Amino acid sequence: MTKTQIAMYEKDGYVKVEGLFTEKEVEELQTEMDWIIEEWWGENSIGWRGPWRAHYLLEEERQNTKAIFISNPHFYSAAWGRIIFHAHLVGVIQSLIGKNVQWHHTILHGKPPELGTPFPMHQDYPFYPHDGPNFIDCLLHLDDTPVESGCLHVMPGSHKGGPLKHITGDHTRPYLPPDKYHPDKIETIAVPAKAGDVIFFSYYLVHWSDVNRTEEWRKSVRIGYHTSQTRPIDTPLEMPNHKFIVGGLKERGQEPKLTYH
Ligand SMILES: O=C(O)CCC(=O)C(=O)O
Repeated sequence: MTKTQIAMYEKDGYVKVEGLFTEKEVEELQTEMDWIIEEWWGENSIGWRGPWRAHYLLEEERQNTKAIFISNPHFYSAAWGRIIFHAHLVGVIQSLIGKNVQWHHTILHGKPPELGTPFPMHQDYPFYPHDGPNFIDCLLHLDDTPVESGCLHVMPGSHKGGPLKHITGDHTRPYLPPDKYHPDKIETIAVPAKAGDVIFFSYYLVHWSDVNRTEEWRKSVRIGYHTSQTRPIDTPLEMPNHKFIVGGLKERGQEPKLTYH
């Protein structure tokens, strides 16, 4: 990571990094994800539900978008297990938040051709609230992702204000109120990418993405990491989150010491 890239992450809340993986690694990740989709995915999903759809989609499109979400691809493929610990990926995270790094999650967001689902303006924080700012999501692109295929759009600098109030509830995934936060009202920057590129962004960064209206798939995998000192909010002390440490060590915070049972 160059100083300029690190400064960009700090100022804007995101940075796109190219060339972290070899062509062979990207090919293996693509092939094995395609295999997982074929072998394991069985649901017809329209994407995140909620009233925000009325603000982002034409009426005839609202119930007809398509999406694939697969969590934990490492349950099905070793290549996706290795990527969690990938030295270049973890190295970037360490340059941005320090040496002690914990993996949090991996999830595929697949937008099929023609009407791949959009995502409304939101921060990722309300999906998995933690007690500090040092939580980074990486969007690893498996396909070339031009603007027309529904690439990520970001609101630079929006991470600086910390968590914002989202519309939440059983009827919806968290989203920001469209009367204030909507692409027609707020200027955002499109971040198109090539297969293998990774966009690193703060979980406080406001972002969204549009419909995939191309004939090609747009598959990206979000991998979340945070400093090992960062703790999930509202998790009982005796249930520390047992997730891989991928860089350095995890210090004990308020948690009780381990006992044999
Ligand atoms: O995959 C996308 O286009 C959007 C992803 C997103 O909003 C997220 O990862 O929180």
